[in-house]
Amino acid sequence: MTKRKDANPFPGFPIVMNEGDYFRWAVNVDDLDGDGTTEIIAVVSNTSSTPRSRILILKHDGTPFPDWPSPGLDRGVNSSDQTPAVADLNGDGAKELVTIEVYTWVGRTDVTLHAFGLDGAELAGFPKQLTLPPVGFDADEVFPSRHGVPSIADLDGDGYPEIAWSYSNRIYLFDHEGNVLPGWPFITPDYNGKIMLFENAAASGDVDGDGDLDICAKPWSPRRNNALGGKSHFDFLENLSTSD
Ligand SMILES: [Ca+2]
Ligand SMILES: [Ca+2]
Ligand SMILES: [Ca+2]
Ligand SMILES: [Ca+2]
Repeated sequence: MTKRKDANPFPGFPIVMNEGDYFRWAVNVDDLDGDGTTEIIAVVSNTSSTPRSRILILKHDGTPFPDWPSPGLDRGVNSSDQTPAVADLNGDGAKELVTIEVYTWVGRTDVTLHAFGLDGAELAGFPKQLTLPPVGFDADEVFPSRHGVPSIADLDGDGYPEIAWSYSNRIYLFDHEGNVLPGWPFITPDYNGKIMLFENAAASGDVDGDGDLDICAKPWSPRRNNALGGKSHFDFLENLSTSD
């Protein structure tokens, strides 16, 4: 639903979806094609469809984004997706939609990093399949953490963006080709013998005012199984990559 400031529906809205369609995540907005109007990006899911989720793009007037094939996500059971972030990963002037699918197992974490061009095709080198270390839970536990939307910015000032991604008790940083950068992930220290969990995007901004972008992350919501016993925590990582 899109509304005007006077609360009346915006022309072309509401969009009525198919029966069983639902939206788990926030939408993203961006002028993807550079025509001066904003597109709406969302992940729509349906438990009776295969794949379970697909990426939807609407023009500002509610019409479908031209020639967008709505690529699918969540090809497996118990995987997790998120609304794509938007960035020009390869510096060719065209924007990509970047999102991560995650399969969390006891012994490992399988990650699929997507970068879709505006024709719906994956950028060369993507999707990037990565097997990451386990995040420390046992077979009889329900894994307590989801993961954040990728946050994309040129953190080291080399002209190519990096992809920051918070998940469980760690923040990963990928280069623009989807490789985990040396020295990452950052792993939060345990507190009172329990892991500290991130669940929101690892946002970037110049927190300390020294001219470079830093990374911040926080949990989605405080929980009993969070290390601080239901209290919140906030982590700030100062950017040291651009220091002299
Ligand atoms: Ca546009
Ligand atoms: Ca591009
Ligand atoms: Ca960079
Ligand atoms: Ca800074």
